Amino acid sequence: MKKTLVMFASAAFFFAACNNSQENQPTQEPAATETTETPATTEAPAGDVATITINGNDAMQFDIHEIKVKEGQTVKLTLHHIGKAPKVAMGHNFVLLAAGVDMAEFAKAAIDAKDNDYIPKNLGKDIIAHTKLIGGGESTEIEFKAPAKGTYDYLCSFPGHSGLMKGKFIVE
Ligand SMILES: [Cu+2]
Repeated sequence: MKKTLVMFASAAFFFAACNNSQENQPTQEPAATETTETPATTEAPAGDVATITINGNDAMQFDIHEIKVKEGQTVKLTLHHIGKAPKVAMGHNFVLLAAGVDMAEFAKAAIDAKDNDYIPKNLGKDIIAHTKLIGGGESTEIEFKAPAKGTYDYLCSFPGHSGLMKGKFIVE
């Protein structure tokens, strides 16, 4: 199933790439509307800026588990909490970890960082970028420069969430 979704997303991107004359059209729009499921992968359109939207819900889930950008792009990432639960019960953030950082270790350290929205103050070097912690109905946006080519982990660092709320951030 996941493979199908990935292929679908790639097909949508290819379709968009072939229609460069219509650059104002949103390229993340699915080329077909036959499926009601959201593609699990999002690939930023080529250019200087990669615009990414990732949704978190009340069921402790991100809607995207793979994000692809190009090296050197400016990444504009919006985290949207589409649920209703308050921040204290079901808060979400987006934390992009530096290469080689152990996500499980990071998540463990984050449990003790409640006073700083679950961002461990002493682990700044492990973080490439992160949003603030938000509750249901809220949105937050960050902007950062895509790091060097490679694959990076991202997670929600709210205690217990990273088991489900995680993904790969791929820089090509
Ligand atoms: Cu979360």
